[in-house]
Amino acid sequence: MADRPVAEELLALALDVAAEAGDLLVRGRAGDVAAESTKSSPTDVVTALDRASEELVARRLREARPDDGILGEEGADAAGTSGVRWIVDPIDGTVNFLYNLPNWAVSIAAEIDGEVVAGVVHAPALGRTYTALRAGGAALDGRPLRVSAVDSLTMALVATGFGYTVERRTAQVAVLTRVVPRVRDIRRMGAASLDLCAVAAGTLDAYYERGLKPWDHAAGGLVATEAGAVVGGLDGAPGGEDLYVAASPAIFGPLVDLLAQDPRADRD
Ligand code: LIP
Repeated sequence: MADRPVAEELLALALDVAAEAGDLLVRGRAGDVAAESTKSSPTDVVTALDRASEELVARRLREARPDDGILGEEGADAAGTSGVRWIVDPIDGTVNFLYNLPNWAVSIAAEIDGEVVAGVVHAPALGRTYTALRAGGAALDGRPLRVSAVDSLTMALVATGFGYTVERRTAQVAVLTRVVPRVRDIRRMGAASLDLCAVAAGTLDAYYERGLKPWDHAAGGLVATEAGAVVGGLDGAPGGEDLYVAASPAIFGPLVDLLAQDPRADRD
């Protein structure tokens, strides 16, 4: 277990840096934004502001804690020697940001010896900042968060997301056709970190997605867990790239059992 004073210091730094990156992005979003390059497919875009945000976050974290490691979506990658590693998504919800939709966030998590102990999901266009400390709870703008009390999958509002390749999306739609008839409804909002924070806030009852990277879920996963969500994959696996599920406790098992009915839920 990390020393809370260190974890609280890491949270304070993450909040400060996420706010500065958020200001940069809000200013940049006021102008023209265009895709600068693509990654896994023509729709998997990177903007100059993704890179500018990650450069700012990495620089400020290095200035404050030069011995820490960092892993960022746009290429920041340093091992560090302190035992602390930062996991950064400089814009989670890049397509939303590109289209000037407000559902995007700067996501910064701090690990100590491989355990995420502090997380910030800062969504300036929504005017919301989610935070969490390991064993210290989760909050939205300082107000404590708690998952919903839903007790039946048929009454659950469930979010999901899709990858960027035709093959992956085809498989994900097949899985989705099993889920839609068995839940209240589905939402696809385009930013994993904010989907996880919505589970924490009880504005979603569950979220699942295949293909998430560590930077997509590191901070939001801690927010969800600290708000009482159960997080994991199929067959007792931890949540990860194969499949990430976060849900209010009573429906986690039924949702995972439903997803497990399709072999494509956590593999190609
Ligand atoms: C996004 C995730 C989202 C997923 C998108 C994309 P990005 O992250 O937050 O859940 O469905 O395909 O991966 O690329 O905007 O940082």
